[in-house]
Amino acid sequence: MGLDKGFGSTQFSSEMKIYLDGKFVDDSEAKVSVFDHGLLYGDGVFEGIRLYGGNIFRLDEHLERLEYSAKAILLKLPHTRQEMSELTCETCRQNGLTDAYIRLVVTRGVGDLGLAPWLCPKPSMFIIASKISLYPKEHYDNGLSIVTVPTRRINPAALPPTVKSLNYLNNILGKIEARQFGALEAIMLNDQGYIAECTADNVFIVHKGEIVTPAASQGALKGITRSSIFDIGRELGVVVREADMTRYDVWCADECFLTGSGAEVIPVVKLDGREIGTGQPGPITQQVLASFRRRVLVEGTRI
Ligand code: PXG
Repeated sequence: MGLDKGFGSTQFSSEMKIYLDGKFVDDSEAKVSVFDHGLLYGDGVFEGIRLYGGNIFRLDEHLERLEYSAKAILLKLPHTRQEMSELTCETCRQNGLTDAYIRLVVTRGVGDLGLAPWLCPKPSMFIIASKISLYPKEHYDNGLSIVTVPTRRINPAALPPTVKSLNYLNNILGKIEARQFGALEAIMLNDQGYIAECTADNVFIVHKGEIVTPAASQGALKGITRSSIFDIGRELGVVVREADMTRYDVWCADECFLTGSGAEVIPVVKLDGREIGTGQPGPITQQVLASFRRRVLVEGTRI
């Protein structure tokens, strides 16, 4: 199945320029301190963004989510939206990229060994733009088999999953369990047993001609790809709505698909060994995927 080739592995080119705190530096020079609280405590926020044919997909929405994530953890971003937008485009240009995966990270910065974020005077920001390898093509054609993992999604009262923070251990535990069960992605339930999302993707089902996804309040990230599905639904004349979902809803769904900046839109044909619908990528999923692929080439910020 090629578990190591799943999305998440990036191919590093030899001469990569990284934006780091005011300068573009070679990747070999792009280093952060061992006292950075992003490293010591996962204290920071990030975005994973895509560049398609020279257009950055929904950059403004990504930067808005970054601002909200930062606000939620009382982290003052070192740049305005406009400045971050320009720096993101410039990172792509510096690397001569037209198609890329962009990782924008803001950490709490250097402090002492205590937790106290107020003792970290200067946040650190870096931007990496690199190539991405997606899920193998066969999974877009034939659909993914995914599992439900025992690790529950973190409770929003403990740490809201709407904050895209550097604390990804909950998702990483889910990802490890997915792999142990031979799957590339996994559904995570919240502590009430409702479906929250996958480890790095949002989840949708199609039932009786409607597209349904859990609300963010059930423990999901408000995915940028997820939000584009609502626009695609309007284009296709298909209702897209949020609802509480259990595994029962997936068992009885006609179709299922996942969305994420890395995965884009990917069909799911099996959950925990059970076939979903016909066991093949469904017609609405295929229309959504086709529409998404059209949109990424025309929507977006020209770098
Ligand atoms: N849920 C979680 C927990 C995520 O981390 C999504 C949903 C989808 O959101 P977007 O905005 O991308 O549609 C994500 C996104 C990686 C990687 O390197 C992870 C994400 C995106 C890109 C790369 O594992 N997660």
